[in-house]
Amino acid sequence: MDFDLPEDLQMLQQAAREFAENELAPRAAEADKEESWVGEQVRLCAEMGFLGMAVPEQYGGSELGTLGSSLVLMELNKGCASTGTTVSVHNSLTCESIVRFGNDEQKQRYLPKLATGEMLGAYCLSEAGSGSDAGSLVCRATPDGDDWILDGTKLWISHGNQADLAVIFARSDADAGTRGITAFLVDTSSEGYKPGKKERKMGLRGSPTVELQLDNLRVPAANVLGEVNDGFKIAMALLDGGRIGIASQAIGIADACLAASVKYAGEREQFGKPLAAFGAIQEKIADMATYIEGARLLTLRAATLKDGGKPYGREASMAKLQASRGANYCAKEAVQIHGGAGYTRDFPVERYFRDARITEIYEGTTEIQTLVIARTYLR
Ligand code: COS
Repeated sequence: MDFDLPEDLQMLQQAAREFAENELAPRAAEADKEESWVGEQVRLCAEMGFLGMAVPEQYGGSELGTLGSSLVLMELNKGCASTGTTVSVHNSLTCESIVRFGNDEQKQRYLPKLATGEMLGAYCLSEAGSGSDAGSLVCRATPDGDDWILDGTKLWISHGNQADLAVIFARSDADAGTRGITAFLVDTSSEGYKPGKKERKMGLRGSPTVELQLDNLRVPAANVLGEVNDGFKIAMALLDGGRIGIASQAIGIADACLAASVKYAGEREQFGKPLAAFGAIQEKIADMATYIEGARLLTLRAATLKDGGKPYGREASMAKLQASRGANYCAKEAVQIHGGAGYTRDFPVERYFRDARITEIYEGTTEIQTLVIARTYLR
């Protein structure tokens, strides 16, 4: 078994690292403070080909595979998690929805624009009453001639007010539970697609999270993604891949926590020596690094399984579970190592601490990951 990355992936990683250091990290504090959309950062990511990572080359994508995408996402999130989340959702939940479940016409219509960033993609599953219990969603999809009419309210939609294309899951059969949900590709310029309230969030403040009203929203039958009533399985299959993206994000945030802690521990002196000379600090650094490297191995393994066409759902959940817990551990200890300074906005670790928190919540909570993992052993 060889744990070294091939040279092309090392070069990709290095390019993403330099990009994140030069273009994302310097803008991250401002976007957080002002709660301003990271649109310019996303545009720069598009120029790098990072919006087409999941798109095959024949449609103009950079086709980096899940492993390449994961490596890029780790670096982007080290610089700016708000940008990282946008790139992850766009690639793993929207582009992949069409690559994996779209027909030829849908691929030709949308993938070239998604790959270049001409279109930004969103994913609309959650509702007020259906978060973890995604299969109980109630937004309606009613057939009307050759079209469908969508009605209802979606919640927690990442950049739903900035996206050009939204994958929307709605109930097409009231009595069929998880077998009565259909996925639709919706142009957000359609009348009846109405972004509403923007959430005031603890972290990821450069990534707007909005409520979405579907108000008599007409969708042509040609925009049904996959088969009618197969939407729940599509949603779950996409989330399996999305979780590798969020694991990568968590690792990026944790990496940033470790780097900031190592720097501060080397510079800050107490009792006549740097903090790094104290065993209590060394133990924190060692635990942080070990948590990160364990999570990285799990994440790259899940990505490799997915790229190899093998089952990876459990492994993706394991990666997300470990990486998101690790990110929160690292963020807590990074603030602790910085002491009072870490509790102020003069240092980035308080932002990392707030950004890390969501990784245990979205695209399946920690509790849902444990459920998904445990049931593969217990049934
Ligand atoms: N891939 C493909 N199909 C899947 C799947 C997956 N990962 N997981 C479940 N399915 C299928 C099942 O095989 C089953 O198919 P059949 O109808 O043919 O039997 C169907 O979907 C229903 O599965 P299940 O009974 O397991 O559904 P549950 O309602 O019990 O839900 C969990 C299972 C809890 C795992 C699911 O609801 C979940 O992941 N919730 C978290 C949602 C989430 O991440 N929300 C965040 C949204 S983005 S911020």
